[in-house]
Amino acid sequence: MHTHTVATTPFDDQRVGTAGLRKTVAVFSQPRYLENFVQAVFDTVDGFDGASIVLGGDGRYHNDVAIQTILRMAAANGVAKVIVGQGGILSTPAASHLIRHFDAHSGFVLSASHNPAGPDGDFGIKFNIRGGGQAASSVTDAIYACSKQLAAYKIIDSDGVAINQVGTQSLGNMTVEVVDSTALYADLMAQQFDFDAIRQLLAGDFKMAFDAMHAVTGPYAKRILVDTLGAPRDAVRNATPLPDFGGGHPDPNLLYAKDLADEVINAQALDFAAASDGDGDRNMILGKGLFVSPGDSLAVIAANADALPAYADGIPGAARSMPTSRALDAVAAQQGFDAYETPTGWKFFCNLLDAERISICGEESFGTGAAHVREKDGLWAVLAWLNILAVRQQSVADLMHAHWARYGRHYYQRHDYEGLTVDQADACMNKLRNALGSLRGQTHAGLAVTAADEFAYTDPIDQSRAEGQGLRVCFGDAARIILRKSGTGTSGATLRLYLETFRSDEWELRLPPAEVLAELAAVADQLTGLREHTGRDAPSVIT
Ligand code: G16
Repeated sequence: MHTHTVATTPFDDQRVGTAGLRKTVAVFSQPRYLENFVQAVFDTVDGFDGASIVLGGDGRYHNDVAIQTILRMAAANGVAKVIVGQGGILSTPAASHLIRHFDAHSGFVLSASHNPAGPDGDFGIKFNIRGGGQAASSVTDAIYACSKQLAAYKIIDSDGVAINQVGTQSLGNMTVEVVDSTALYADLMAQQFDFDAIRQLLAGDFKMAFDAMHAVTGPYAKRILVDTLGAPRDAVRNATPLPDFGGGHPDPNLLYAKDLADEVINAQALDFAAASDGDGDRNMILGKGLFVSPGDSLAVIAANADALPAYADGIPGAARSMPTSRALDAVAAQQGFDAYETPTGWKFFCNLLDAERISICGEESFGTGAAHVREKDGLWAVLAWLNILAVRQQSVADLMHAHWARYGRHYYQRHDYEGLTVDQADACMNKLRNALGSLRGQTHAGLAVTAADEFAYTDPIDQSRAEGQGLRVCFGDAARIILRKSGTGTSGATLRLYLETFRSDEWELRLPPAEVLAELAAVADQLTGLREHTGRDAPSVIT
C-alpha cells in the first residue's frame, strides 16, 4: 500500500476548547480539515511509531468517514495497532477504559458530546493520552501551534477497513483490532459495584427507566441493566444509537429529557430514572417527584461511597469544578476527606486521580465519575445510585432529604444564555470583571461579599497553571455567583451564570430552587448587565 504525503495549508481555528475540538459537520467535512488536526497530533506528540492507539466515537453522523480517514493516517504515520470499537462506536468512558485496559499510547475519541448530530449538526475529536485522560492544555496548545504551520499530512491508500465484526486484520503494516467494547466495559462495571444488591433491587417492585436518547449508551445500558442486572427490556429506552440521535438533543437535563422528567417528577410513575448524553459521559438522576441536581448527586455519591465495593474502605478525597455547588465540600468537612476545586474540564481531575488524592469527582454539567477511568461516566453514575439505593434501602427522595438534613442544602441553578455574539458575552464578562476589585465588603440582598476574583488554578501535582477560569463573587458560605463563557460551543458565544445559596434550617430544606435563588439572580443581573447587554429577558436553558 502506498503512503502519500499530501500538501496542505493550515486552518487557523484548531485550538481545542473545554473538551476537544468541536465544530459543525460542515467545517469538519471540508477537505483536509480533519486530516490537518490529526496530523498535527501525530507530529506533536512523541511515541506513535510502533504504538497501539484506540479509536472510536459516539456513532454520530460523519463518525464512519472520520474513522476510515484516521485509520489510513495512523498506518501512514507508523502506528503499529489501532484498537477500534465495533462499528466504530465507543462511548467516551469506554474509550478511556480501553486506553487503560490495553495500556495504549493514546486514543482519538470522535464526539461533540450532547450537541445535536446530523449533516447540519456538530462533530468533534478529542485526543486522550496514555492512562485514558484528555490531553492537558500544554499538549493541546502545542498541537494548535503545529496545526498553524502544517504543510503536509500522511495517508495510505485503502478501499476501507471493515469494522463491523470483532476480529483482527491488516491495513498496510498496521494491525486493526475490532473489539466488543460493551463487554469490556460491562466487566469493568461489575468490578466497581455490588451487582447482586442491584439485581435484588431490580427484582422487586422498584420501577426504573434509563433513556439513552438514541445515542451511544444504548448498547452498554442494555448489556448491563437488562442482560446482566435483570431490568425489564423496556426499562432502557431509545437504545439504538442513530447517526442523527433521532433528531433530538441528547443532553440529559430537564429541558431535553422533559418527557422522562415529567413521568418521574410530575406523574411519579417511576421510582428512579436516568438519562445519558451523546457520548455517554453525562448523566441525569431523577427520583419519584424529584430532580437530583448534579452537585447534589456528586455529594450524595461521595457521602455514600462506602456502599460501593470499590470504595468500601473510604475515599482519600473528592473534587469538583469551581462552578459546581459546594455540597461536596460540606460532606468532605464532616467526613474528613480532602476536597479539591478545579477549573471546568474533566482533564483537570486526572492528575489528582492518578496521584490517588481523589477517588470521586464531578461537575455541574451533569458529569460524575471516579478513579476507574479518566473521563466522566454516565452509566457509572447511574449504577452508583442504584448500588447506594440498594444498600441503603431508601428511596431517592428519602436519601436526598436525609442528606440535606445532615449537611444542609446548596440550592443551585445554572442559567445558560446561548447564541450570543462574542461582543455581547464579553460585555457582561467585562462589566463584572471590572467591578471585582471593588465588590469585597459590599452588601447585596442582605449578603456581604467576602471575595470576588477571577478563578485561577495551580495543579497541585505538576504545578501547571490555568488562568481566567471564571469570575466569582462569594458571600461567605452563604452564596456564590459565578459567570464564565462556555468552551464547548461551535458558534457565537454561550454565557453560563451559576447561582448557589446554602440553607440549613429544617423548614428551608424543601423549597423550590427558583424561589430561593430569585434574589441572587437579580443581584447577578445587576452585577453582570446580563439583560442589558444581551437583550434577553430570560436564559435559554436553566438546569
Ligand atoms: C465538557 C467537559 C466538562 C465541562 C463541560 C461544559 O463536557 O468535559 O468538563 O464541564 O464540557 O463545558 P463548558 O461549560 O465550557 O461548555 P462534555 O460532556 O460536553 O464533553
